Parts: sequence; structure tokens; C-alpha cells
Amino acid sequence: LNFVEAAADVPVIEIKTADASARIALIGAQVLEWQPAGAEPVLWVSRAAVYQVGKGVRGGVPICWPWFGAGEAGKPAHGFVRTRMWQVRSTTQTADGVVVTLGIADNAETRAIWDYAFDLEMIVTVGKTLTMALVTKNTGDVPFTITDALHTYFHIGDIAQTIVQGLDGTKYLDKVLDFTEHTQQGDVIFSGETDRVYVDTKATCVINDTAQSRGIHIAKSGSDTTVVWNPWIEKEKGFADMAAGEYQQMVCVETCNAADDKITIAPKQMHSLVAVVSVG
Ligand code: TA6
Repeated sequence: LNFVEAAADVPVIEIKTADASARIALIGAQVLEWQPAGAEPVLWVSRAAVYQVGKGVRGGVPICWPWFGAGEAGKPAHGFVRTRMWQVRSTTQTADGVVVTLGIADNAETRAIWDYAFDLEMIVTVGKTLTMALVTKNTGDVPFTITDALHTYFHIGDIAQTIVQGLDGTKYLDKVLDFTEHTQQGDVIFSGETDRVYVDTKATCVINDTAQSRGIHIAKSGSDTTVVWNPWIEKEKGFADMAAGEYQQMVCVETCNAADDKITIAPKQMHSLVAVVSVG
């Protein structure tokens, strides 16, 4: 387990075992890379990504919490933990791989944005599979309500030859079409900007990446929403932290509670959002 500096103030944990290698930034507890031995990298990070406290890194697994999406006026998009420093709480070796636990708790700064007492842990198991568990604890004495996401960017060979399986027949809200409701017919294919909130689904999704002849499986628990996103040509131009044409090598399949499936957590209770990624 090594610490390296991605940028002046952004330490990154590097893990390398016989089974896999991984990189996790302390900013946002953001998993940047997971590569099973002998496989191509599974996660995508932009060549133009910015590593700086206060900014999100474009790629890997940003954590959206305690809200997914825009949030209230004047509040940061996708919540406030993805741009903050987290602490490493423990690293252990288990039969499933190296387990790194990072944590963040409320303080005066977070209270000014969202006035609740919380403790949040991101538990990352780096092995032949990648398991990510985002555990929210209510450490206060009033209930609070959250939405959350493991906003995972996957590396693919060619978006035009990629399909996402597992969502056939599922209802979705289409952000590209003013959040109107639709029903998925068959597999998800990509031929333009795609930004969909699939609701009421606990299904495992498979990204079928024909260009690289592989399938990426995303199983989950504690999640009732799956978001599928690709910005395509025009939207990509609006992101200073994406290089031209990169949309062709990435797709987000996000493990979330992001629609009406808000999570209310009573005092002293907790909620776990878990994604398990494997390559077949
Ligand atoms: O999950 C999809 C989405 O909410 C899109 O609407 C898109 O804008 C994207 O996330 C990226 O958001 P960000 O705040 O990281 O630029």
C-alpha cells in the first residue's frame, strides 16, 4: 500500500496485489482505478481531470451524497463529500482482497451546507472483484433523508458498440427529454446524449463492451435506482475536464437511490449502498 501525490494536495492510495491493482484518492474517497490482473483498466478517468480539493475528479467513482443531482439552489451539485478530503480509517487484508475504509463526518463546514450530524464510510475491497460500500450513519438525534450514488465511470472500447443489459422493461426518467417517464425496451444502446434515471430496479447490469470483448457486471444492494449516462459530443464540449472525443471510451452505470426512492435514516441507524463490480 503506497501513498502518492496526484497533485500538490491530493494524496492517492495505490494498492497492488497478485489479484488486482487500484488507486483511491483521499479527495472524495474516490476510487480512480481498479484493474484485475491480466485485464484492461475497468474504470475510466479523463486525461483532462483536475485533482484539487474543492473540485470533483472527472472519472472513477465520485460519491454523490447527501443528494444526487442539482440539489437546492446555491448548493453544490451531487452533494459535498466528493470534493472534500476524507481520512483513511483502516486498511486490512481479507480473503476477498485489501479492504480500505475511508471516512468523513460532519463539521462546521458541512453543517453550514446541510445541518445534520453524520458519519460516512466508504469501504473499498480490492480483489478479483471490486466491492464498494457507502455506509451512512445518522449520529444525531433527528432523522434525515438522503439520496446517494456511486457515480461509476467505466472504461469501454467504443460507445457505439456498447450495450447495457439488465434494464429491459424498467421505467426511467429521461433527463434529456425534460425528465419525462419512459419504459426501456430491450438493452440500452447509445447513439446520442443519454442521461436516464432507471427507477425501482435492483437488477444487476452488464455492460457489454464488444470492442474489448468483455462484459462488466455491476451487482448492487441498498439501491433502487440505476443511472446510465454518456454526454456524447456536444455535452462533452461543455466539460473543461474532459478531452475531445473521450465520450467514446466511457459510460456511467451508477448505483443509486436517486429518484423518489429517498432514504430516511433514523437517529443511530445506518444505510449501506453497495456495488460489486466484476469482469467476465
Ligand atoms: O449522473 C448523470 C449526471 O447527473 C449528468 O446529468 C451529468 O451532468 C453528470 O452526472 C456529471 O455531473 P457533474 O456534476 O460531475 O459534472
